[in-house]
Parts: sequence; structure tokens; C-alpha cells
Amino acid sequence: MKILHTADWHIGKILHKQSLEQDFQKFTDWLIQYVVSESVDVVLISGDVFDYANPSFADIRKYYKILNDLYQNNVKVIITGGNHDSPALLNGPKSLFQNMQVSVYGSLSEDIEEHIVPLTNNGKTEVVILAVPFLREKDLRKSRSLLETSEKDEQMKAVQTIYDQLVLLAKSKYGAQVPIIAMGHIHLYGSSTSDSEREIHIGNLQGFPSTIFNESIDYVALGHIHKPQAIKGNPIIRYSGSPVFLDFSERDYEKQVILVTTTNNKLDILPVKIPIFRKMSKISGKGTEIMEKLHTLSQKSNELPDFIELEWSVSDDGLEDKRLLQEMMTTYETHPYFKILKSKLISTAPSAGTLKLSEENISIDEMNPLEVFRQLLEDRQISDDKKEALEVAYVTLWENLHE
Ligand SMILES: [Mn+2]
Repeated sequence: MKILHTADWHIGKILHKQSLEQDFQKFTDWLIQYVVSESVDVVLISGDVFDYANPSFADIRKYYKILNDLYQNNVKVIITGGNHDSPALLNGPKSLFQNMQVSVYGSLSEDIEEHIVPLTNNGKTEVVILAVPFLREKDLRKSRSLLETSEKDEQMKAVQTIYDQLVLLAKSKYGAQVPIIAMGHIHLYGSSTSDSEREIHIGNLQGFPSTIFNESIDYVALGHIHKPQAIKGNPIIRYSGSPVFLDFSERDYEKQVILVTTTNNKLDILPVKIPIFRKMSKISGKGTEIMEKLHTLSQKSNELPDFIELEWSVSDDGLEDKRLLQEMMTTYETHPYFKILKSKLISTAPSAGTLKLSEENISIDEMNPLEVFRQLLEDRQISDDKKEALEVAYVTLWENLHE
């Protein structure tokens, strides 16, 4: 049986006012072609299907379309919610999805056994999936019957208990020999992150150790961190990473999905490269150097135009450079081979240090709620010791409102 692990699709993501829908379309076209040519049986999506908890109808339509395309090709799908997803929105079509061989787990169910999904082939259970979504504080309270789960250690034990219980149940139901794949949307120690994961869940900032996963688990299909990686020293605990470039900080990542093949109760794990449809690059230097580099981009390097980030250094007051930069942005606005998404002027004058002359224009829609709140704390010049308590209070309120 062939199982494909992916995560962090972030449908609806807007990067510096630019929709990434073409990138997502290219990825899903490739995905369909890949699962058909490789005869993949099941696709796992480990959280963050959408970028926002309230996606647009157009984005929901894209989601239904890809699920239907997979169904038409006889591929099962198992989806778990991420920290960006609304559990209610994901769970909405649950019963309809069942008829299309799509199982969805937006949040932790009262009956934990519902998260155990056996995959059978000719009547034999070949592998069991533990479909665990992103765990919110109230889910953790359920698991340990605790009143307080704000302590890091208590949270860790609660997460561990959930996986332990599921492993025990799965083994007793389907036998000790059957391999187990656990899904999760969680930040682990020792994983390297990019600028595009939203760390709204302050309790999870520092992450958990990979020992929370029971030793009887044969593969852990993770989401949340956008850089594809196996946890150090443990090739069976992996983040597939996001299939689409969600941020300039991800420009050197090799985007991938992970193919897990079961044979005789053993799993074979193979990362598969996703073709690059668009290049993300950063060009820095003085104005003249930047212009020269842009002139050399005279052909298309990929199917979609490159996205470019500019860091323009200035040694005087920068007024002339600011004018030139603006002029250049207008000139290149509709260039066929690249698009400048982000630009900033940086002063290299000795007196100014590396003072930023102009911040890129970030609109409020591109910020997550915590970023907006942090900006407010900055603007009000709140002292560092008070900041942390205020952030925790803010996140607690935010989460209570959205549960
Ligand atoms: Mn994510």
C-alpha cells in the first residue's frame, strides 16, 4: 500500500499582497499526476489545509476540487486540522466526505477511538493511521482531566497520553504486528523553522521533545513546520513541509512530499521532490547593482515568474534612492519573467548603523492577530517584562473567542 504524507497547504495564502493560487494550482496538478502514475492509495494532510480559519468561498471550492479529483482517481484522503484551520469548518462536510473516502478530523473527538483509521487491502489491515489534529488546550485538558494545562510539562504529558492511548487501542484491535503511522500538527524541539509559521499558540513556542511519540509508532507524519525535515537522529519522525513557497525565507528549501510504502508489516520511507514552479530570490546591493542584476533576468527560469525581494542599500539620506526604487517598481510592474514583491531601503551610513529607511508596506491583512497585537505593544512602548504577560493574556482571550 502506498501512502503519501503532505501538510501545510495553506490554501488562500497571500504573500505581500500577492495570491499564491497559481502556485497551489501547479502543485495540485502535479500531485494528481504523481498519485496516478505511482498508484498511491492514500494521501495524508497533516494540518493547515487553509491559511485562514475563515477561508473565502473560492478557496473552499479549490479544496473541494482537489478532494474530488483524488476521489475520481480512487485515492483515499485523511485530513487533520492545523493551528490555522477552523475545526468547525473542516468538520462541517464530514459525513458527506465519508462517501468519498475522505476522513477529516478538525479537532479531538470525545471518543478518542474515532481517531484510529485502519487501512485495509483485500480484507487485511495493512497499516493503522492515528489521525491526531493540532491539539488545543481544551483537548489536552480532556486527555488528562486536568484543570490547568498551562505548565509545559503537563501539556507534554497530556499530548503523550493521547498518543499512548491510541497506540494501545490500535494494537489491541488490529494486532501487535500491524505498523502504525501517527499524524500530528505540532512543533518539536530541534526542528528548524522559517518566517511563515504562525506561532499564535504561545504555549507551544518552545516545542515538545520527540519522545512524546510512543516507540511502537513506525512513522510520524507531521505538519506545522514548513521546512521539510526529519527530526535529528530520527528518520521516521518527519515534517513534509509546505508544498508551496509561503515566504522568502523558504527560498532554499527543497519542497517535497513523503511516500510511505507498506510491505509485510514494514514501512519504506521515501522523500519525493516536488518540481519547482516558481523561484523565490533575494537581490541585495546598491541601486546600480540591483538594476544590473534585474537586467540580466531576461528569460523565464520556471513556469511561473520569479518572486523577488529587494534589499537596496543607501549611503546618504536615501531620498534619491527612494525615488529611483519607486520608479523601478513601476517600470517592472508587469514584467513577464519576475515580480518584485518586497523591497526595502537600508542605510549603510556609519552614523545610522543599519537603520531601515523605509519598511516595506505590510497591510494588516497580511499580519496574524498576534503580530498586530505585538505591533501595538511596540507603538505604546510597553516594557519587555510586561509584554510577555500581556501577550499570554491576549492569546488566551483570542483562543477562547475562537474555540
Ligand atoms: Mn502551517
